Amino acid sequence: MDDIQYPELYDAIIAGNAKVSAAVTQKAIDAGADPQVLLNNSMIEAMNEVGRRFEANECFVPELLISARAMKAALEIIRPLLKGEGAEPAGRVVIGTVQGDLHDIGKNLVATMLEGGGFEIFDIGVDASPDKFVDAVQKNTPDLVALSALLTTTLPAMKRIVDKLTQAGVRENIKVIVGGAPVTQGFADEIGADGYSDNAAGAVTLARRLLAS
Ligand code: B1M
Repeated sequence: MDDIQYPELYDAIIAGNAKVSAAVTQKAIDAGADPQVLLNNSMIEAMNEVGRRFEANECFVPELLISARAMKAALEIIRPLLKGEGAEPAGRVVIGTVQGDLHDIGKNLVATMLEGGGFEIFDIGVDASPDKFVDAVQKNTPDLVALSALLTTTLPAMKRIVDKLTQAGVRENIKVIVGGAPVTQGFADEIGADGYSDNAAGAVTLARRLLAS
């Protein structure tokens, strides 16, 4: 809590107050705040605290939902600023949250940061089946496929997607990157992904490195 630079924003997200989280974020931006600091030192910290409370049975799914809504309201304000300007197109990316998983805040952040890094994004949403990934790859011919998962129980879906891309004959033309709280480098290696990042900014560096190689 000592590192929280915008306690009003942090508290508004934890309380699930979307109106206040949006207003406080706008006020901070107008006053010259760095959007990355708002994101890393208040917004993500607030969601981590909500997750901790959920784990400790101090709050329940409805609270998670309203906190997520308040997080999204604040994110909408900083999103255009995270995107940056004038970046050269760096590649095409199909991104989605894997089948069985409805968490999309982290996936949306990764998509926004990649877009800001000059990548063209095809976002296929949440709960995306292996077939949906294959269809999106065949339709959009990306350079990279990005998979997000937040649940331990949906990790196997990542492997099913990688396997399905191979079966469909499109795997060798693309790089696959994976991320999300339960994902590790070891897991990424095990399922045959090309790369792993534990955060959204790192996903951009990783994507650039993989496409340059
Ligand atoms: Co849920 N949930 N949730 N949840 N939820 C977690 C993930 C959990 C850790 C909470 C807890 O117990 N502490 C836990 C998972 C435990 C586990 O499996 N290990 C959990 C659970 C159990 C559940 C349900 C099963 C609860 C229930 O119904 N009993 C249920 C499952 C629903 C489903 O998906 N089928 C559920 C539901 C929900 C809500 C719908 C209510 C809501 C999601 C709303 C939404 O996304 N639209 C929700 C929320 C909000 C959370 C927590 C509190 C916050 C997630 C979040 O948005 N974090 C979460 C606890 C936590 O994470 N501390 C929790 C902020 C976000 C910026 O971080 O998504 O980690 P994150 O993304 C990061 C990195 O992971 C990384 O970059 C991002 C930015 O740095 N990253 C990538 C993500 N994807 C990447 C891809 C990349 C690279 C990096 O490359 C491709």
